[in-house]
Amino acid sequence: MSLANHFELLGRDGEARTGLLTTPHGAVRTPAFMPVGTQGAMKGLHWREMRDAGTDIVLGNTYHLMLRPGAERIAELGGLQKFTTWDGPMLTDSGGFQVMSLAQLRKVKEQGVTFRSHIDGTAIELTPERAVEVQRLLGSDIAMQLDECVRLPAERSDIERAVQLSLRWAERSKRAFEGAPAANMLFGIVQGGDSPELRRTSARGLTEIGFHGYAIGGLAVGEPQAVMLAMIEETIPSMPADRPRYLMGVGTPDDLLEAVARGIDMFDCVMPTRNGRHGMAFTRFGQINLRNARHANDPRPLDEESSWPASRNYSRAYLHHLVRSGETLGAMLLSGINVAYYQNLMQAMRTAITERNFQLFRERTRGDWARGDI
Ligand code: PRF
Repeated sequence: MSLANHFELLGRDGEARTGLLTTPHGAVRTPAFMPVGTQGAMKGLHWREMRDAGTDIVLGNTYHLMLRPGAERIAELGGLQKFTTWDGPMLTDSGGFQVMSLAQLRKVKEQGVTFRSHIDGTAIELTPERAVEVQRLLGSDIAMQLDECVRLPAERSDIERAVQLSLRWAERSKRAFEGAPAANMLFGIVQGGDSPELRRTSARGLTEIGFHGYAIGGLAVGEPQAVMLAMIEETIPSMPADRPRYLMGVGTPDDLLEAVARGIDMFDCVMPTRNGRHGMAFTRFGQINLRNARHANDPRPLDEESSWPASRNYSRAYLHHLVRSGETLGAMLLSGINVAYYQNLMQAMRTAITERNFQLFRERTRGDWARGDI
């Protein structure tokens, strides 16, 4: 059965697209980047800064929040938006991927995945139905189906088994989502590893079931960037053109630029905040490691032309000092600088697509990154 479409395409340039996705908590301009607030918090930033940086939508995690503080508790407290004060759109990942990377003693069965909590060892079962229920309790605007993501490299038989299981879980997720408010959305997740054929099987199977949007999962899990981009190219023709396409857990600024060029509309990644905590800054001239001794005497800001005050107002010498001293402020400033850099990049891509000069923008941006820090 086909579902209401909350996505409006506003412009195209080659394969790149710009549009608007309407959620119960507001509109999302695409291509969109979702910073990751795994535990109901953006590491290093407060919520107003997220908005100021140009963030339309954030990502929360079923896995972490169901373990602590618990989905039922968050529901009693009025949902994630009320709980956190972030009143904008929120997408929640379904938990399957986090179980694979974090939980102990995990077992994937037809019924779902069983595991022990990485916090206190409690035995937990996450089924497609429970994943949808938890996301509903959190008050998520966009819920993701439970899927199985296989790390690469992998045997074809393992990838194929994960594709078929994820398709059966997609059907069950869709059924469990029936009765949800019509403005809420459920996305299916394409798997298929590095096999073009399995990617197509997965995308076509999901399209037949019918979702509000479609994610590409199982990439950026160990393969080279060229393989990831080739898989995007192989998958997109089998995805509905009028629905949002979301590349999960990606990536570097260069990954975003190249994936948008191939028709991706949404991304999430911990990179801007995680790298910020490790002393790295994303700038127009590439990534800068502020730990490096060459910054110790440098009075210049990271980027005097940036719209983000911390990029203009603090010297590289001061940021270097904060990072070297392990000061919390260093992590906070760099996380903010990086999220703002990502959001400015997304805005610049949206403008370039609208003005139909995306190709020129892409070449210039890559040229600036290649030239490096001055
Ligand atoms: N599935 C889910 N979440 C994810 C992924 C996936 O394959 C990835 C892979 N890059 C990141 N997050 N559910």
